Amino acid sequence: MSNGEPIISSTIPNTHNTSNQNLKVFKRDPQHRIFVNRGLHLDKIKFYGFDMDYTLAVYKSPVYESMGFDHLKARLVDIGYPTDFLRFEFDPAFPVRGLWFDKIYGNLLKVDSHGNILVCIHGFRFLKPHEVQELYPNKYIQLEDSRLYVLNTLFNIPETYMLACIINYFETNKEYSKTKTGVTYSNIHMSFKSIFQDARAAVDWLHSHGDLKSSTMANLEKYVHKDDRLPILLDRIRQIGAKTVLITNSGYEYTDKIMTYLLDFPEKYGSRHWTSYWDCVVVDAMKPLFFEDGTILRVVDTETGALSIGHHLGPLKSGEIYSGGSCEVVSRLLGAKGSDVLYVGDHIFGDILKSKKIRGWRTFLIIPELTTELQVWTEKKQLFDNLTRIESALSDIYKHLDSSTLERPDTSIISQKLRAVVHELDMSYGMLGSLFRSGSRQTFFASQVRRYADIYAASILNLLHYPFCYMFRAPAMLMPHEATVDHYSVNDVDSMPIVFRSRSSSDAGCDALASKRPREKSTEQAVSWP
Ligand code: U5P
Repeated sequence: MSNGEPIISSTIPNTHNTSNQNLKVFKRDPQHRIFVNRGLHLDKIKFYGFDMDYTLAVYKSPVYESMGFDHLKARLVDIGYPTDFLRFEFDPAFPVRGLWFDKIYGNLLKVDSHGNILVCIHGFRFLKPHEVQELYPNKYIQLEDSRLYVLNTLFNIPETYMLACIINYFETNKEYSKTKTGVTYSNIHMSFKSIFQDARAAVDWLHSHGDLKSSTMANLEKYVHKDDRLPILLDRIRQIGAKTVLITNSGYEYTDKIMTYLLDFPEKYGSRHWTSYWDCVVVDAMKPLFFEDGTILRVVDTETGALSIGHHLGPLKSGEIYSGGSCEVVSRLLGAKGSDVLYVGDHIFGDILKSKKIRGWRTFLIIPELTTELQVWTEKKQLFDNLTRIESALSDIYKHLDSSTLERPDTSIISQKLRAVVHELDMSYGMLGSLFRSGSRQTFFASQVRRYADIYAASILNLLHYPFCYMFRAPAMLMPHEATVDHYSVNDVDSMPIVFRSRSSSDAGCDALASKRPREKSTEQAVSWP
């Protein structure tokens, strides 16, 4: 294993970025790397908190989603939707995580970090720019609007595809008449909002009462990835004196089955109960409520699954299983304060945003799609280069024009080329493109990752490739005025603009100021999240 420092052996130009920075070449394989938004010193972490589903237990794709989709269509038929729904087949190439569903117009929206609509799809029909403009003035929508539901998690993938299938079914079936906000059959009007609510409730029902969990437990090998490095990772965390904490929304029975499967390697590591890998286990956590008021903390009777009566007041014992509680109570009983904890989860809202915003925990987001995203990023380099070339040709058209220009340059051909490359690039990921971008524009999901995940990777096992004293350092973040202006560009004093505000009177003034400012104690202090 390496000593943890990135090895800068050469530099390559960063062609598909507006930045003129050079990329370092890192020693670790990209698929093993952990990416950094904010500096994090692992040495300071005393508690490693883990979510279970899609973090420790990574469901196999597309077989797990396909099974979820089949259960979902059966449930929708059971509650009264047409039996034709049973003919729907899950298509993994269609859905991408992070889309917004507009309950009023029944559209799936791919949105950038500011709320600008990048892609709008009704059923399986991609709306044209003028149609998007008609429904959403300025092709813009705000998340505060309660009409929107963010399909944030990997559990939402079957549901995303189902919403498209249902809307496509009603839109293309002549027996149904269409309105702007729903469909009518006989005397019954079904708004897109009610269709959405039915689909959402059906998904929740599958998780809490349906056969999704029993089907999974009956065939764990088919649905859940198992890796013999997981026990090693958990043991290594405890060997360095840190504590392992499991906080899952799943119930005891399911958690027990999944964790037994994930941590049971009798031939390799002897027979060992899964709870022996954990200092604290919390099931039925009800995140994100767990990070706010939470619920009553109870002890689970592992023989019967029954919960103890009243609040458990502590202490927390390794080997016992707790149900519910709140972040505040569990942290107090463990003796953990905000920045001592690194929480590893896959849910950008329920795990990462809430634990960071409310509790100040350090956050590690698991993004299983990153493996494919990195594959396209590296394999389709030529397309990214084309994109850069076309964008630069587009700016060249305007390069020598100024306010005296009266004739509007014709950019139609080049814009058409740009759209064709963006389309080809999007298709390399799937029908709805990348999780993080459309062309050069970043998605809302990408902006949330940047904002709330201190570090992120495709798998928790990537932690095995770093020493526990590692200092994750974020790449420099450049503003557009820094990313697109070379340091040497403004050396020509005659071309300097008028300085409207000056914050130093002279060089001597700067020196005087520098002597007043205390030196930073450590680099980490300078880069850590406030
Ligand atoms: N879950 C639901 N409804 C959903 C999605 C997930 O109840 O729409 C459940 C899963 O079945 C799982 C839990 O038991 O939430 C997620 O647990 P975790 O990610 O906190 O481990």
